[in-house]
Amino acid sequence: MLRRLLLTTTLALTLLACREPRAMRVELAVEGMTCDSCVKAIEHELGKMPGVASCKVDLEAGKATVEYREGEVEPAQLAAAVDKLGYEAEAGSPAPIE
Ligand SMILES: [Cu+2]
Repeated sequence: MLRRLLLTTTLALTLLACREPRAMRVELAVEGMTCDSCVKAIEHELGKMPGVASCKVDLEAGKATVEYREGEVEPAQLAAAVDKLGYEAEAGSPAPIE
């Protein structure tokens, strides 16, 4: 009985550890971008952050769309990195990528 419980627990933990992190997408509203080098700077900065899979900045719309792996980076960290470059970013609600 105890042995069976242990086995079940071990199996559950193993499955949990092997689970792939969910792919997420979040949009950041970015204020202060004026030209293409702003776009490049933000894409470069976000693109090198751990957990970030891709980043696309839209100058006209004033937003950055970031795809990342859940648990490796948080939207607030992405926004903070953009703020650090001298812009003002606010993260929207993240959603899993279908
Ligand atoms: Cu610029």
